[in-house]
Amino acid sequence: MADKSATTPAGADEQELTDGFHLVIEALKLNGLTTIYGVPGIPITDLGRMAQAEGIRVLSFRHEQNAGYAAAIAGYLTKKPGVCLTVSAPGFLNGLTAAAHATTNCYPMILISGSSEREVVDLQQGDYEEMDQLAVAKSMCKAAFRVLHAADIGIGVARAIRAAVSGRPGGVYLDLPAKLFGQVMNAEAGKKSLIKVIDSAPAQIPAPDAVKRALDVLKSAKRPLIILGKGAAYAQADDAIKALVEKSGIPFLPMSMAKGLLSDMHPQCAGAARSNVLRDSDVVLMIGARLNWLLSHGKGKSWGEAPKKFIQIDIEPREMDSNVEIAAPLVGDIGSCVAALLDGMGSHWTAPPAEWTAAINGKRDDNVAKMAPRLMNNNSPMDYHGALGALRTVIKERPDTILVNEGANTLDLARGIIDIYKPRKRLDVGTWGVMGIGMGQAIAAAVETGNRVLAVEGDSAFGFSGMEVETICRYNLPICIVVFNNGGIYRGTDVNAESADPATTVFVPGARYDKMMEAFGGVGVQAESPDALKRAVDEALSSGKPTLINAVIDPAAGSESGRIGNLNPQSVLKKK
Ligand code: ADP
Ligand code: TPW
Ligand code: MG
Repeated sequence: MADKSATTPAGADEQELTDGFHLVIEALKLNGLTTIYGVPGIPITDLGRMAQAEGIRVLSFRHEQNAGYAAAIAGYLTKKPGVCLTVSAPGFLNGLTAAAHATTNCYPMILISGSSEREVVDLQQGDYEEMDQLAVAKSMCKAAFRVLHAADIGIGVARAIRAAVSGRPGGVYLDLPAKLFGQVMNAEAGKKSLIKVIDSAPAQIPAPDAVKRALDVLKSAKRPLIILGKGAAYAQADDAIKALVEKSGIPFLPMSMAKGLLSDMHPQCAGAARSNVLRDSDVVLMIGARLNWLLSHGKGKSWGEAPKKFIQIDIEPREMDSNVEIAAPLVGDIGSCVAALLDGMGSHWTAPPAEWTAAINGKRDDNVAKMAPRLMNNNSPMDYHGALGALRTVIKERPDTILVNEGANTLDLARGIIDIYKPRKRLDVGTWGVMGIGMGQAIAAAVETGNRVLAVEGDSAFGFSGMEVETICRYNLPICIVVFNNGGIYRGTDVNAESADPATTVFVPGARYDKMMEAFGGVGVQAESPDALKRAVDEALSSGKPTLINAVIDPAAGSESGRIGNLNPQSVLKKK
């Protein structure tokens, strides 16, 4: 409750009072939102202080975008909206990138921002950090709300929570103008105005005829495939999904962040035969994955000539037919849809033809065997395979570690090489392929789960959020960062022959990112061989001390844009 002597308006001495600050905090706590990621400043500095005093964990970052990425991935990991708190205009815009990212990736998140005086903003009279934030947020978020009266804070927070987590999750904006925080009201009435959101993401049961249609299509398959996406990992229906995959006997392909939902070592995992299963399958059951650019929109060369039928499980009805025809749309939440399919399969389900599964297993084993010697090289400077081979062993030995991964070559090669054994243990750039998620995701992963975190970062990727190493040291989080230092974006070898300026893709050669961590009291290590890298990571994960390992990678080892160089437009005038 607010200090009565400080806030009591004339004539109200006998009432117990509360104010906007406390109502926001109580509304969040009432709904189990007990962690805030943000950056303080006018008008929300005191909100952060009071929230901390009231038992909310408030993590102060060095840049709002990183706080926002932390909130977004906290939402993914917990199925509760992650909360990011920012100041007006520029702070809000920095956080908004992350709210847009959350919406794109279907992560539940609430961006709460202070804003300037409505009267001044609307007349464009030049207030401190003036901006019509609600109007800007509307086009980027799943929903956007503004609260003008203290009595509506409970409703505002409840609407934001429900909008963020129900149906297809996404980023929601909640605009709280400066004046709101100091507004005073009767404490009892304030308490009554708060809302505890009941069943914030209700189960959505698929229609029985849609289930039957899906099973009929699945039964007709000669070469079936299941694709698991990060929606399936988010849904936390791990046991039901495992049961469906195993009962069906169908090979499965995990999308990047769905790796580990079933172990990459599972006998039905077709991850190492990806191009074959996409090309040759005849029926594809999509579970929480979209047919977007990451799956070549469900058509074209990588999907082969054979006609395909798609069954798609998704909570968002409008996802169906977004890229190709969906023969059997199954709209509902993944837990309910998978349970319905399992039920409908009965006790006499026929496994897919052995010819199909044997062909995939053969291809997978061939590919794994081909890769193995490359992963064992101990070259110095390291190539990606040598360095990633070492990290692959680390994760095998410590499967509870959460892997955060960004970069181009560092991302694409790590995705293929590092096996994941448990659900939601791989976090990465997501649907946009965005650089800069690294430190925010690492911090939230450590805070939300208490697990050890290994962040495998390209040197460019790391630079987008590198200042948060101070945050990691300040909160003493068990995070080990490995910077794959190849001296640049994709490679460190480009030369600009036209002027004294360096090429656009290269950085200072021989940079020592490990010194950044030392500057704040963490452990810095320079690693020049895979063996040294493994030793340093093991030590970091055993001790739990904030650590940054500068892994020296051959500047010539990478390729342009990693695995997606084909997406670069070409100029006919490009110099050779
Ligand atoms: P990936 O990038 O791994 O392929 P996407 O982000 O493209 O995954 O797809 C995730 C999909 O999962 C989205 O279409 C989203 O609507 C859906 N989704 C998220 N949560 C659920 C849920 N609980 N039940 C059903 N579908 C969900
Ligand atoms: C917000 C474009 C894609 S990948 C990448 C950039 C700048 C960096 C690749 O270099 P890195 O990895 O990290 O050193 P490696 O191993 O290949 O050398 N801005 C944003 N997002 C993206 N995706 C880019 C730019 C990009
Ligand atoms: Mg690099």
